[in-house]
Amino acid sequence: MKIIFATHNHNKVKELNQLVPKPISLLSLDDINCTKEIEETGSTLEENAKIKADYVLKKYGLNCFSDDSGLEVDALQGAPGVFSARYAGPEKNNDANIEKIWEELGGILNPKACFRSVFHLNLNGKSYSFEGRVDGKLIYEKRGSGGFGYDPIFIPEGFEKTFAELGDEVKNKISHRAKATMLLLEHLTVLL
Ligand code: ITT
Repeated sequence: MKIIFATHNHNKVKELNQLVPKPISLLSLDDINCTKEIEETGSTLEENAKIKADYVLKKYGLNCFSDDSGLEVDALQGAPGVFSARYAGPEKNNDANIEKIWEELGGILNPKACFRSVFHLNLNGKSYSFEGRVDGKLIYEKRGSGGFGYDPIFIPEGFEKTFAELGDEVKNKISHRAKATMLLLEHLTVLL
């Protein structure tokens, strides 16, 4: 049973393909010859995930799902949110994004933040949306070399190390993406 993961990011598809039970196999947009860069024009992670999954459903009529994730900082009213990848500009520079967050926080103590990951699934005529979330706080220095994006400045609740210091093994158990992925997998079992 095939289902489309509406992304051009082959790493994401490969990673999830290792987690889904055997009879299910995930295809990327490129695998179905869809070269279009579907624009993320929504104002929430939910909307963006829906836009991408609905594009595939409408154009190809296939079971499909999509994801969107980001960092949300309380003191910045949920920013950078949908702009997480391009917060400091379209060149999607991680270091510049982090600098911008620090600048906007203006040194407030222990700023609270969370990572959220949202999936939108179109399956057999029904649609579902679900999210994974991890709460924590930001720090004003970069610590650790693992992960990506904002990981070096994010300390999840219950820990004293950043995601970048904790490394993939711990992060993949407690992260927003891990939690959302578990929910997705539960929904996909109806395909078995
Ligand atoms: P797509 O092409 O699939 O959209 P992306 O890199 O934009 O890939 P996401 O939508 O999942 O990936 O995440 C958007 C941004 O949010 C990402 O570029 C990071 O800046 C930030 N982010 C998301 N998840 C993160 C994580 O686990 N650790 C650190 N930063 C993360």
